[in-house]
Amino acid sequence: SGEVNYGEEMDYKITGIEPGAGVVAASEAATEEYESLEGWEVVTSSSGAMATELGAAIDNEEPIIVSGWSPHWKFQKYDLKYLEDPKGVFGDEETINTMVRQGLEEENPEAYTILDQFNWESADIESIMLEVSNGTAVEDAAAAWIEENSDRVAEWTDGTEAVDGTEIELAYVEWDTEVASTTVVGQVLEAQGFDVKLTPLDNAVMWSAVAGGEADGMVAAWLPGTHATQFEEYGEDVVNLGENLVGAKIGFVVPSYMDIDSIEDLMP
Ligand code: PBE
Repeated sequence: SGEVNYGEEMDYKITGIEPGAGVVAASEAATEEYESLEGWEVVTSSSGAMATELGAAIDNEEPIIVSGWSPHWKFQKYDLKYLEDPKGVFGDEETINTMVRQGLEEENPEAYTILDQFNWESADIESIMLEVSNGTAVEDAAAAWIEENSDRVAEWTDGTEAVDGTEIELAYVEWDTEVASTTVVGQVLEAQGFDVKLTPLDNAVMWSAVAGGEADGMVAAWLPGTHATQFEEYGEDVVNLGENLVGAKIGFVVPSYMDIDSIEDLMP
C-alpha cells in the first residue's frame, strides 16, 4: 500500500461537488492539512458531474478520489471505500437535522409537528436515491417509498390534523440526499393538505432563508461538522428540531480497487 503514485495518474485532482458544500470545504482543508496532498487541488463541479466522473473512472478501472458522503446510492452501486482520515479533518459520524424558522410552531403547528417527527434511516433514503440514480423520477420513487412505508409515515403525522391549503415552503440544496428527503417530506405534507413549495438554493442561502423566515424549514442540516460554519452563522436564528437521520458521514471516497487505505498513503 502506498507504492502507487496515483497523483500523476489523476493529475493531482480531487473530484469535488458544488462549491458551497461542506464536504468541499473539508476536502480543501484536507489538501492544506495533509503533507501527502501538497500540490493537490479540489476541482468543484456538481453532485451529478461527480457521480458521472466516478462511474466513468470505474468503467475504465482508473483511479479517482471524490468528495463523498453517506447515505448515498454510490455505495450500493459500486464497490467503494472511504480513505482513512487520521487527522480527523472530515469529522466523525454526523446527523442530518431539521431546522425551521422562528414562529413556525405558533403559526403553523401541524407542519411544525410533522417536521419535528420526521426521521428515518440510511437504508430508507438510499433505496430512493438508488432508484433515482437508475432513472426513476424522484417524485415517483418518493411516492412508492411512502406507500410501502405507511406505518412510518403515520408516525410523522401522528397527532396532527389535515389542513386546507396552508402554505409551507421547504428550502433544500440539489444534493442527491436532500432531493430525496425533501421530496418525501414535501409529499407527506401535501397529503395532509398543505400547499407545498420546495425551493432549491445554494447551501448558505438555504440556511439564511430559514434564519430570515423566507423559507419555513429544511431537513438538510449536516452536523456537527459539515455545516459547522453555517450553524455558527445562523444557528441562533433557526429552531433546531434535532436529527432526522443518524450515521451520516463525509470524506474522500475511492473505488475499492485502489491500492491505498488512508489519505496519508497519497503522495505530493
Ligand atoms: N453533502 C450532502 C452536503 C450535505 C449533504 C455532504 C454533499 C455538504 O457537503 O454540505
